[in-house]
Amino acid sequence: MNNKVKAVIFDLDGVVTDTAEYHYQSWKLPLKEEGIDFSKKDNEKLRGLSRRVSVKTIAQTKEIDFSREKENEIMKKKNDYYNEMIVDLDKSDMINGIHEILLDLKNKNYKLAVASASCNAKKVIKSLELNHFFEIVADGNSVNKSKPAPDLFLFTANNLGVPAKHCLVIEDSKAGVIGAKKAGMKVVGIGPKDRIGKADYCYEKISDINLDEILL
Ligand code: B16
Ligand code: MG
Repeated sequence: MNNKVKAVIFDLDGVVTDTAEYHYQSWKLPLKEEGIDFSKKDNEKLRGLSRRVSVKTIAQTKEIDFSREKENEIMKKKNDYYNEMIVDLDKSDMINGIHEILLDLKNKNYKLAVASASCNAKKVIKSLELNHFFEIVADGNSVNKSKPAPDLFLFTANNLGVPAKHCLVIEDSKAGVIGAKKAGMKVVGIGPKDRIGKADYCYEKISDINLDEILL
């Protein structure tokens, strides 16, 4: 079977830029206003999950019932804080090694795309000055069912015009690895094995990626 890689699909938060701390801080503030303590460990559970699924996951973890209105209120506050925190984001906020990977892949004529659960993805890519690399930035508005569903990855592949079996995904979240595998794609996982162990290739950090190995 010919599974030659023709396109590389990048997750955003945790792969291209490290916004995890901003996501954490911006959840922590509105939750504190509700009298809810929110730790880094709690935040880890939200990696790669959409904002709505995140607020529901928080309620479940804390054994609290949020009404739909309360969910919306917390989500809005969270996003307002997040946007304040990323206002000065620029190309110096790229994860170490990612720019070299993008340049290398572009020079080798691979099709490149972003598939992020974040509704802020397009803004973040613009701040990082990376638009010219990507044919499409699929984000939290692109599909109804976010990671771990395969929909966002399939949407991205469809827009690239590349069959799933020729797409390689780079992901830092368990939800993202599961979604990309369900889409029938090869996956490079970034982070600890207990998080991304289901990926086809696992690396601790972006700068460890061996392009010759993953493009085979
Ligand atoms: P927003 P990714 C995800 O981005 C983040 O990992 C996750 O922590 C966040 O909740 C989600 O985006 C939604 O973000 O609130 O900005 O819409 O890792 O899929 O690029
Ligand atoms: Mg991520």
